[in-house]
Amino acid sequence: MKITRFVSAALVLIFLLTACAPAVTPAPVQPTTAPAAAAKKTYKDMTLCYPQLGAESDWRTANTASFKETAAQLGVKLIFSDAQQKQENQISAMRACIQQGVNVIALPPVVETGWDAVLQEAKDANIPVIVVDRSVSADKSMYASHIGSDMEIEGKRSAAEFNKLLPNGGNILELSGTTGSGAAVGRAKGFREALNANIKILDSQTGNFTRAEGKPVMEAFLKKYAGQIQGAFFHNDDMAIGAVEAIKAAGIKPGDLKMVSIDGTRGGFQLMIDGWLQADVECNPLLGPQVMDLALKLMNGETIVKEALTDESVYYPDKAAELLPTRKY
Ligand code: GYE
Repeated sequence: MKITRFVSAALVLIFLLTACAPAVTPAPVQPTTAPAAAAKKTYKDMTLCYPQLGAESDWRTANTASFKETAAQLGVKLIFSDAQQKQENQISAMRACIQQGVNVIALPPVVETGWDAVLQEAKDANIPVIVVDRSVSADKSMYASHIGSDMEIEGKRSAAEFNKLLPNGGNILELSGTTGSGAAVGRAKGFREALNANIKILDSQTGNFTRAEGKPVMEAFLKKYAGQIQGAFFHNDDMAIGAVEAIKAAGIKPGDLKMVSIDGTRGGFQLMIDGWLQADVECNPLLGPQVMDLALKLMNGETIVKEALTDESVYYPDKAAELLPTRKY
């Protein structure tokens, strides 16, 4: 009797175990793409505002092309404007972009000061601003990131070239960039910090980063300082190109004056090949891809670097002819 009960209890147990078996099969594997990832924004969702500061130089032309080409490749909608080197035009272009509700504004500021109000307006509208190329003096909390060159280092690199070119010292002239621009301020500062004490900057005038203004500034300098100068420093290649026209017209030969410029454009390379420039300090304008990458990260709520500085070097006449065909700007 006991045995029969035991057997039937055992049978019930076996039945129950078999019946329950499906309950212990492993839970189905979760799909790898979670719903949150599916909502990630892509370049095709991006409207990027680029209120370009002007078209004053070959550097700027290359910078504009970089933004337009990258946007076309990635499918980014680019709202581009040209402020003709006027801050008020850049500010109205920014306001129009805020009104339109763009995703991100990338701002290459013509000058350093005077941005607080419009940066606040962008902030209030929840539109992040990436400062591109030149810097702004506004508090860092007013913009998401700054990406561009270290202008002070470029000035220091230029000074180091003069220290080599004029080991016994001498007098030089400076053609500086747009007054109040981060590029001109930083380059002038770095240059003065690193220049040997026996090299004297006799005079400094702005040529506004253009060929058209570089030429008359140099003409006036050559009249005023005839026979007193050993060299000239240019804040960009376009001013150097304009100035060389004045230098040629004054009967000065390549190499008579030691000259160093900044940018590393094709025009600067040609000046090195022709013997006018002894060094060209690189400044890279091809910032489109990096800016759009940062803008997309911002759209997806990712944290981005506050300051991204471009890696650059110095070019010399000995390699200029070989490198010229490879130059992209
Ligand atoms: O050197 C000059 C341009 O801000 C770095 O602006 C830029 C400067 C560049 O006009 O050629």
